[in-house]
Amino acid sequence: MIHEAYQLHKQDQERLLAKKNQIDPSFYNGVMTRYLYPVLTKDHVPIEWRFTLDQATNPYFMERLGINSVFNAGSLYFHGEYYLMARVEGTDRKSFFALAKSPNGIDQFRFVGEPIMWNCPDPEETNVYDMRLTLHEDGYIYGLFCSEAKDPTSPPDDTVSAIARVGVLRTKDLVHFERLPNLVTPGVQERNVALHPEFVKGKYLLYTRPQDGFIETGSGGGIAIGFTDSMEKGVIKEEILIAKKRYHTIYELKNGIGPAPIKTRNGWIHFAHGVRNTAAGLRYVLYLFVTALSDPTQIIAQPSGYLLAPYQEERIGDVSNVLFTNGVIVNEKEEVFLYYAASDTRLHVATTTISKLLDYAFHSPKEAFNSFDCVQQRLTIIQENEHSLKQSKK
Ligand code: M1P
Repeated sequence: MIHEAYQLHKQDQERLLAKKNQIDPSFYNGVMTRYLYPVLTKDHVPIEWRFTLDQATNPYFMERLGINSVFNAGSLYFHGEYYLMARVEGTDRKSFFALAKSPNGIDQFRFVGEPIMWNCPDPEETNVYDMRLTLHEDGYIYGLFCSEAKDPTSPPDDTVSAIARVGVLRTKDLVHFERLPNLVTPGVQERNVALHPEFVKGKYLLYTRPQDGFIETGSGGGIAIGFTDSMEKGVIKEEILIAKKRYHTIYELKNGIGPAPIKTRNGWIHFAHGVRNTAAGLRYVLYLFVTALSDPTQIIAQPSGYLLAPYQEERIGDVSNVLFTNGVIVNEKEEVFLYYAASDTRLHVATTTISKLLDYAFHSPKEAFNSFDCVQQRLTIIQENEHSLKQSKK
């Protein structure tokens, strides 16, 4: 017999899933619109994935396999619906992938199907997370993710050291997923890897982030690109740095590519995260840059500073002061839906348009790198405004 508590919990969850989102009126930067409610949280995960329903075996209606958090989602606009490939983390710390979809991209996200499974397990792999989805012009949807394993070279009493590699899944229908061999890269450790949606000179282009350590980039240096002839046995022989970490910037300690880039008439728009260290720990913010349509190694625009940073209660979570994205959707109206996680705990959306992003990218001041030049930039704005205000009074 189904436990009587099931229907009550189900009704509560239905109310949450049906809840309309609302623009957050307290936030304004002219580029992005924020929303009051997260689009996915642990409470969105189906009850049937967490509880056993049979009253005889679960008389207290206990959550048998709990969920800790839902965050860092890849995304895809597919047959007119907004799909998220969420990182769902159990209370056992293991992450898995699950698809949720919404009719409008800002609310009513609902998990569909079951947690994603694939054909061929990697016996070394312990954890998987942060999938970037790309609908490639070869006809497949690829999901690139972090495949984490214990570092085989670490001494037996080291229960912490890990190796991050690049796992690859592909599908054509978001139902059947085929596991391909991990991408081989020169970087000792690789996380935050995304696939460019088009062939470049007949090859697959990938954005990578080589690291010396699991957390520290060391000589890794920043966001790189690499090419492979095939995704079925992907091998990148050389990584070329295109966006380096740099002293006293928002990406001083490290950075990493977000989702696959968006193609526009003026270039490829990239979202990335920048990380710096503080007395309170690492701070992750989101920034934007544009690469040339004709040459993906060339950054042609990059406004200074961050576009989005953790805001209000977003600052608090399992890993506080983190804003992280690996998913963005552009619909046929050139509306942009950026999915970002707050503090490794829940997932939000912020919206904008291609037109606004291009304006932001090409007409905002560039990074000046020192306070003196930053004051000059601000004085230029102030003087322009004084002039405009005077003109408006004439
Ligand atoms: O905890 C913040 C983020 O840390 C990692 O990002 P990076 O590799 O740039 O340090 C990732 O593990 C990510 O999942 C996480 O949100």
